[in-house]
Amino acid sequence: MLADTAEKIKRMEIRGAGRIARAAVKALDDHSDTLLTKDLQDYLARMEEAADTLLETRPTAVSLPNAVRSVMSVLREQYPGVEEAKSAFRERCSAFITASGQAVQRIGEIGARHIRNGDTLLTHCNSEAALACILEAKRQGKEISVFATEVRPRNQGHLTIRTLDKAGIPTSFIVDSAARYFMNEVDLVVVGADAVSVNGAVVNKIGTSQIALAAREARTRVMVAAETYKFAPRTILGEYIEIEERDPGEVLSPALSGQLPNVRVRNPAFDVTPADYVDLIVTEAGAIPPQMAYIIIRDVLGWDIGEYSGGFG
Ligand code: RUB
Repeated sequence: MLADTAEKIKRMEIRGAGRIARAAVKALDDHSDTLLTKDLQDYLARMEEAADTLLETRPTAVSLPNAVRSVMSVLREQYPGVEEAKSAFRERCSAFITASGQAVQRIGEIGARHIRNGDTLLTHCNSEAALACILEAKRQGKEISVFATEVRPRNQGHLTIRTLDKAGIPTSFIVDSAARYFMNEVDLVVVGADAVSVNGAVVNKIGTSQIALAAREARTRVMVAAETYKFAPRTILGEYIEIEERDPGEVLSPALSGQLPNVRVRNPAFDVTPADYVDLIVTEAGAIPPQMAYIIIRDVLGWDIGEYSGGFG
């Protein structure tokens, strides 16, 4: 069961930072139920093992370790026995899943305020949080249209255009490399995030930073929609976010690659957009300029630089 979810996350049958986080928590919750041991230490050890299996699936989406650590932290408390620990864990998992869904809804409400009637938007990849803003603006009766990119090599844009089409939003589907060509027609770029670092840099699907660069040149605003659990606390320690590089076969067929011995395919799944290229990050706790990312890490996620840096007394 748990191995099945881990495999689905690796293969991207379950994908998108928020969905990955919820699926991991659900898998841990189910796994806890299947453990028959009556020995508390044994139960805790097996849960730690399960958490590690999930953490190894995809390295970039910070929502995954944040979610796993958040639910696992309840197991650090004292329990008289396995049943009590299981019951507290179940409660924590269900609270996380509910809060995660509510966060997307709240982001939609806040993000929609930044979308004006008549706006043309551009979105890249397939982000629940970014789409929540766009769908809420439409629900409020704003007349909007969207450019949606294809998203090579995995074509997540196909998922996005289905959602936009279903909502009755006029959509232009474009190849990734056409983003700059159309940028002057765009009022607002709306994308999601896999991670946000303490300096406000946004990690999202490969190509996002090129789009942000084109947007800056065209003076088009860039809005990022990200739940607070996508902010990466460990970046306050100077840690970098690992960028996943995926199988070359996603880009070039092994048959063709085999004929080109001097060609090496590079396939990073994400890139980093510096804070300077982002106007606003919409979280469920409110909209902030990217430079305020530390406030989210400190006040919402509870990490204080003084505690962890060991500096300044
Ligand atoms: C998905 C991606 C999405 C973010 C945010 O990449 O880059 O923009 O994960 O999505 P992949 P959400 O398809 O490789 O997982 O807002 O749904 O969490």
